Amino acid sequence: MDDSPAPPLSPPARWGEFLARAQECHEVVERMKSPLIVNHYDCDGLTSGAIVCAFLEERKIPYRINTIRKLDEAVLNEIRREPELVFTDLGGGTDGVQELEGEVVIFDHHPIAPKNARLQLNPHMFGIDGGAQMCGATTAYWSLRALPEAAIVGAVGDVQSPMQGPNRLLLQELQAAGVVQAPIDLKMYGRISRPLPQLLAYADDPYLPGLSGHEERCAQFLESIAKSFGKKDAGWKTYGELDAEERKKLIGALAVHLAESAGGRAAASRLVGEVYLFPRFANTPELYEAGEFSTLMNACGRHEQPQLGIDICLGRAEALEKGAALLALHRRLLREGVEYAYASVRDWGPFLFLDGRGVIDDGIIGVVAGMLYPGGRQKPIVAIALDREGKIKVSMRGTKKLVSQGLNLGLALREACMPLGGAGGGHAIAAGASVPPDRLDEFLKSFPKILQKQMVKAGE
Ligand SMILES: [Mn+2]
Repeated sequence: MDDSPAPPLSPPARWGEFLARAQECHEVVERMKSPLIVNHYDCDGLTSGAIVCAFLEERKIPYRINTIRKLDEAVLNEIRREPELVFTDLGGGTDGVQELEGEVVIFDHHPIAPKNARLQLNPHMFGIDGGAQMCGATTAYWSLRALPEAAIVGAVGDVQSPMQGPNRLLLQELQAAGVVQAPIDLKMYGRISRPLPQLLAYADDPYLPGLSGHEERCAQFLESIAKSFGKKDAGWKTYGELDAEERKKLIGALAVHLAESAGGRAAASRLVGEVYLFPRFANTPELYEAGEFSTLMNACGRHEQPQLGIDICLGRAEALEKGAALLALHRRLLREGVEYAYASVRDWGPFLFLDGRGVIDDGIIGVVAGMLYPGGRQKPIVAIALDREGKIKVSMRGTKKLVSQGLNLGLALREACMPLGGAGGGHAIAAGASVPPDRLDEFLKSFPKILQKQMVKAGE
């Protein structure tokens, strides 16, 4: 609704050094003859990989791409002799990268492994917070300057909105160029593509007491705003189909609903905020808004079609159509997963626990966990699922508020998994791990103690 220009932002202290490294990486990638791109399979991994693809295609440099879930020993062995490698959204945190024989360029925003001294562009090297202010895609974009929309989508996919620090510098540049619009509007996810009752039922930030998780009650709520509010001939409108007056009415009604429930006054302030729109895709609902674009990317990655995600970013014909079908499947699985999750999540004291083993696919357990905040957002969520190898995949989600109080799920998971022969890590607000099935009990016993230690330390 409002797109007034924000005051110009001053760059971080070591920004000049960051840009010099970005230029160095640019030149090395540009000189490559036929690199292998190795990228992560989530939204940020796919978009950052696509940025490298687009850069190489503009220069007619042939390449291959290998999208992976984890940079482990097996992958490192496979790529050991590759003469040219470009890593995106991974690589920085792996000691073994040091042993690779070929030329390596890394675009990453995860903490750096001590023994990894390869050429790397990473905000952490320049005193910039890679958890909140730069993702893999925006990092790669600052160097390669290709596919600007993908950069914003990567940041949104990595839960870095509203944009801060260098992400915000980039946003302002792209706004000025007319590539991105950043109006303040209803922030709720699915504004363009979800029918209104679903939009409200899946709301998790803010969580809508009495409405989240209940489509029928959401329909009643909409009817209470005005007779046939939000209806069209063939069912329900999306938020994007409402006119300005109707949007105001809906936001007002939601604000009142929140204000009337416990703790809701603060939540009401999170109803509206910055959203990111791409004028170039104004007629493509899946790509018009960054949040929905990022879901499409996650759907591709999690359903083992990373190439489809990259083709969509690169604007290849037919890719979008296939993507839309995949998205429909993804939504159905999510919907079933969330329904199951609401019915079976348990409060375990320091955290909420969801056992999705055998019911929720390990590819979407993290997304389900992120959508699940029964009774408000006071505790982190720990969700587990079985992966194909029979190991336990653990996914965790916190909230910005908990992180500001000292929660760091990435650190907590690493500490809990290390003695158990598992592997874990990630960001303060979202993290994942893999735990051998026979050590699950131990994990569930040690983890709450680590969490409590963090919160106590922060309170001192
Ligand atoms: Mn990332």
